[in-house]
Amino acid sequence: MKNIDSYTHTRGESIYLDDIAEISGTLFGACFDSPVAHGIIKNLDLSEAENMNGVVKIFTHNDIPGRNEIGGIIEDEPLLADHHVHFCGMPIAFVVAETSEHAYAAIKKIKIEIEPLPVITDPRVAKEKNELIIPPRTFKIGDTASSFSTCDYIFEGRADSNGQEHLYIETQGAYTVPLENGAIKIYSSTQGPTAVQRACSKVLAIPMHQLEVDVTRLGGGFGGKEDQANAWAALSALATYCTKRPVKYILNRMEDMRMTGKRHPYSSDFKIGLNKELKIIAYEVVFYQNAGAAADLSPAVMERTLFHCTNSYFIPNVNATAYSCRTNLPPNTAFRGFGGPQGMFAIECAIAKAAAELKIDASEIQKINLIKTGDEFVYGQIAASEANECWQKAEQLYDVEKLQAEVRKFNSENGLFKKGIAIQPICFGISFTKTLMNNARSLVHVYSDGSVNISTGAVEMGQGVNTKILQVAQSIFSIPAEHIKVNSTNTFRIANTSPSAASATADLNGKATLLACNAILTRLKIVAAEALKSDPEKIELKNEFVFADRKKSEITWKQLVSMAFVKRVNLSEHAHHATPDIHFDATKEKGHPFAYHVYGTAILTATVDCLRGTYEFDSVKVVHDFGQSMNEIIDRGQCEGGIVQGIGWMTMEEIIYGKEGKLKSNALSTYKVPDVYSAPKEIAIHFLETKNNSLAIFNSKAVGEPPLMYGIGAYFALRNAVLAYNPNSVIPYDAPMTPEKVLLSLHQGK
Ligand code: LUZ
Ligand code: MOS
Repeated sequence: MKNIDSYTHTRGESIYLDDIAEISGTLFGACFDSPVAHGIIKNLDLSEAENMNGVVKIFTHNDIPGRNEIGGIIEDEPLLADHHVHFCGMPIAFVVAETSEHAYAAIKKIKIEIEPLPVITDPRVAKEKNELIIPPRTFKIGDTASSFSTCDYIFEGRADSNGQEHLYIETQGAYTVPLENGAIKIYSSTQGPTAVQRACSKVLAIPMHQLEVDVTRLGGGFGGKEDQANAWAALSALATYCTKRPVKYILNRMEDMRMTGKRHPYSSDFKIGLNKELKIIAYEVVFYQNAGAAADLSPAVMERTLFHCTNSYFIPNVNATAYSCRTNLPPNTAFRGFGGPQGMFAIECAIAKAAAELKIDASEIQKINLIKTGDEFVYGQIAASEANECWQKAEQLYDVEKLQAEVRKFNSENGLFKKGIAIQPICFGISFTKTLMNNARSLVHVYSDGSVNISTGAVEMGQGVNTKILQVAQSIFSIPAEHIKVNSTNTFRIANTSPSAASATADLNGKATLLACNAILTRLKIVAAEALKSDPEKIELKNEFVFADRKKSEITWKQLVSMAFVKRVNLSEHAHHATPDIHFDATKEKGHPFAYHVYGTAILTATVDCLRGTYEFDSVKVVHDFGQSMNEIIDRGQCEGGIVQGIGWMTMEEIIYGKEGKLKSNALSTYKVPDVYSAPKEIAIHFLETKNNSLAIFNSKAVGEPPLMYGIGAYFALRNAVLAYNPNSVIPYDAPMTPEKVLLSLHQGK
C-alpha cells in the first residue's frame, strides 16, 4: 500500500502549519536573538522598535506570567534571555505586529549592549573547565585494565564527528489561537505535542487542560522537532495569552539554522586491543559530547552513545565514559540516531586504525567480531542477533569478493580516479532508552455508517506512520482503506504522548491501535454471533463480510456496525500500550532497555577524482533486517532516505562555527546536503526477513533511524580511495570527509 499522503502531497494539497487558514486579526511574530555567543546584557532599548508602525507588543522575559523555563530534562534553559546570553541566536525579545514585514522591520530597530564573556566552542575545553551538563557516565563490561595486557595488538587514536543540520523542508513554527475561558489552541510543527503543551503550560502558568496542541503533519523532523519546537510555540502562545489574538510565528531558513540546535559534534579518544586471531579483546573510549549552552536532550543522547559504543560487535571488555560538555553554541538536540551514530563512528575508527596498522582490510576485523545470539551488550542485555545473517547474506548476494577485486583492478588501471570500498554493519536498539517513555495510546471510533476514525500520539512527518496505523485497523476490520481516516495528533484527544521519536512510533502507536481495534472487534463478534446463531469465536470479518464457521453470511461490515449501534454496543475504544519486559537501572548501568535490535550490513563503493578531490558513490548495497515488513514501499523509502542522510553527515555536510561562536554555514549556499546528483548511483536493498519480533508491530521492525548508520561506511570508503592514491597520507579520523579534506589528503606529502 502506498503512503496515504502521496495523493495530496503530489498535488500540493497537504496541509502543513503555514497552510492553515489564518483567522482575521492574526498577528505575526519575529524574534530578536543574541548577536554574541556569551555575555551580559547591559542595556536593551526597545523604544524605537515599539513605536514602529504595526507593532502591537514586544515581549521580553519580564512579560512571562509563568516560568521563564523550557528545559525538558534539566531546567536550565530560559525561553527569553534575562541578563545573560549563552549562544548566538538565543531569543532575547519577541515582536508581534500586524504583518510579518512590520515585525521584521521592528527587529532591526532594537538596540542592545552586551558585555562579552569568554566563549567556549570546543567540548574538550569545556571539560577542562568542568563545564559539564551532567556528571560523566561510564558503561563497562569485563575488565579492560587487566585484559589489555593479554592483547597482541593495542592501538589508540582520536575520532571526531561533526554536527548536522536537520534541514527539515518545513522550518520550525507555531500558530496559536485563543479559545474561550483562556484556553489556547496551538498548531505546532512538533514531533512532541505533549512536550509543547507542557512547555507552554509552564511558561504561561496555566494547566495543560487549557492547551490544545494539534499537529496534522510535519514537513520533516529528523529529531529537530522532538524538543526544539517548544520555544516557538511558547513564544507564540505567550503573545496570544497577552493580546488575546491569534499569533503566527514561522522561522525563516536562516533563523532556523542560526537559532536551533543540531546533531551533537563529538570528539572521542579510543584504545582498542586485539589478539592474533583479530578478536577484539578490549576497548576503551572517552566521548566528549558538544552539548551546546543548555541540556536540552543531551543527557539522553549521551546515554545512547554509550549504548551503541560497540555497534554490532561483541567485545568482552569495554570501558566507555561520556562527558556532556557545555559550550556557547545553540543547545544541540535529537537527530536521527540520537547519539548512536557518534558512538558507532568511534568504534569503526578504532577498527579502521587497527586494520591500517596491521595492513589488512577492516572487514576482516569487523566480520569475526560480529555479535552473536547469547552475547552480552555492555549494558547487560543479551543479544538476539541477526548481525552475522545480514553480513553473510550481503557477502553472498552482492559477491563482496568480486566487488573488492573490481575495485583493485580499477585502481591498478587508473591513475587519476581511485575507488574505495567499505563494509558497514549496523545494530540499533529499539525503544526510548528512558523506559517510562515507551507507551502510547490510540482512540478508535467506528461511526454508525461503518467509517472509522483513528487518533493516536503518532506524528506524521513523512515517515509514513499514519499509513501503517491505517493498515493496522484495516487488517483487523478487513475493510477498504477508504473507510478509515487517521486524524491529526491532538492533546485533547490523546494525552501524555511520548514524542514521535526513537524509531518506535509505529510500534507503540500501532500496538495501541491494534488493542483498540481488537476490543471493538470482540464486541462486534458478539453481535454477529447473536444474529447468526453462532459462537463469537467462530465469527470472522473478511472483505467487508461477516463469516460464521468459515461460511460467508449476508451480513456486511456496515450492517454489522449498524446492528451493534442499534443494540447500544460501544463502537469506540481508547487503548493503552506499554512495551513489556524492558527496564534499565542507571545506578548499575545495566538492564534490558530495548524491545529488540535492528541489524544490517551495507557495502559502499566510492570513486574519487584525485585531481579535484570530488567524489561519487557508485553504489550502496544493503541487507537490512526488516523483520516482516508490513509496508515495503515505506520501509524502502525510510532506508534510502536514512542512507543518503547518513552519507551527507559523513561527507559533504559541514557545520562551521567561528571561534566567536557564530554560525558560518548559516544558509543553503554554505551548507551542502546531498542532492539528486550526489546521491549514490545505485542503492540496492535486500529485505532480510527475520522472525520472533513480537514487540514490533505485526513483526515489522522499526526502520526510522537504523539505516542512517550505513552512511558511516561512506567515510571509510572515501578514506580507502584516498589511500589507494596516496598510501602515505596521514588522514585524521575527522568527519565529514568533505571534498576539501579529500583533496588535501590526496596530495599530502606529494
Ligand atoms: N528520543 C528520546 C530518542 O527521547 N529517547 C531516545 O532514546 C531516543 N532515541 C532515538 C531517537 N530519539
Ligand atoms: Mo528522533 S532523533 O527519533 O527525534
